[in-house]
Amino acid sequence: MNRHPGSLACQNQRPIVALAALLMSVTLAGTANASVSNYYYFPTNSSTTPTNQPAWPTDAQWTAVPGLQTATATSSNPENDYKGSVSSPAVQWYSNATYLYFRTQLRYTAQIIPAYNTPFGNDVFFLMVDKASTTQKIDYSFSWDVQNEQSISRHGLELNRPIADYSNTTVWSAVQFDDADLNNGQKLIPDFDSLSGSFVSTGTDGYIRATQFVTGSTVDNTYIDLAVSWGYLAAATSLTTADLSTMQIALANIHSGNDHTAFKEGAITILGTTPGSTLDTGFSPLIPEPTALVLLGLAGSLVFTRRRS
Ligand SMILES: [Ca+2]
Ligand SMILES: [Ca+2]
Ligand SMILES: [Ca+2]
Repeated sequence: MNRHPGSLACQNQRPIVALAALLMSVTLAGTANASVSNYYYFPTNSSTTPTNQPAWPTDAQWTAVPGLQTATATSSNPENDYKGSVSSPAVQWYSNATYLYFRTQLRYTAQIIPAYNTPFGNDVFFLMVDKASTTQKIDYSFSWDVQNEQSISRHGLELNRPIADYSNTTVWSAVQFDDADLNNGQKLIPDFDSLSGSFVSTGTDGYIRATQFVTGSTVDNTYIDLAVSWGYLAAATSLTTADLSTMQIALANIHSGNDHTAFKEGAITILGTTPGSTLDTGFSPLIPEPTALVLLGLAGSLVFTRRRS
């Protein structure tokens, strides 16, 4: 069929032209004013893209952590305050064959200045992992120990272990961490980028990136993105991709502290709970509980059966 290309447009030319003009203006406005700025805090400390960094997830690849998606925390410091909604989750994750990724959204709406201590200064951010098959409630923490002195060869992204055995009934204010390498001033085996014996800034074990989406002069979103390689996790922890279906995570940060500050001592912010609450509050599975999936499956079967009958 050789329909004239203009025949459809001729019938409703004015509305279509007007709609096209509107769409074009919206697209141009978005393109002209929106920008993304990244700042890399580990394993380098630079606005320059690190060597060997992984391919970060696309917007469509991130998945919300269900229990933390809309959770709130209340810090008077925007850079310490997590922020979440159904359409813009507080915590998201993604995994592929080589990296496990997390994205955390903060209520910080000023532009990050490409200097190490602005705005995160002397803060520390914890992403805590509960491996379901161990009785220890917090098996590991991937901790970003910012440290004003800019010594990423001693701090930055660190692997922490709890100083004691914790359970669901432990209160958050009892939590405190040690370095997995048992050396708080150096990066030794098995810390990030130190498995060869000493820290290397070109390592590929883990990355921390701050990402801001900016419209005009207004920052819409501030994200802290974390990537941890599965190869590193296999060498330094007992975590495997098989743990993803039952793994739980929790997030906290301390304004002006480090990865060894006791939660009861620091200006602690814990996503979705309070320091006086127990550890079973604050943790969320990456994937909805199996019971929910079974119920969904059952519901689907029932619908299928009813339609056939
Ligand atoms: Ca555990
Ligand atoms: Ca440290
Ligand atoms: Ca260390």
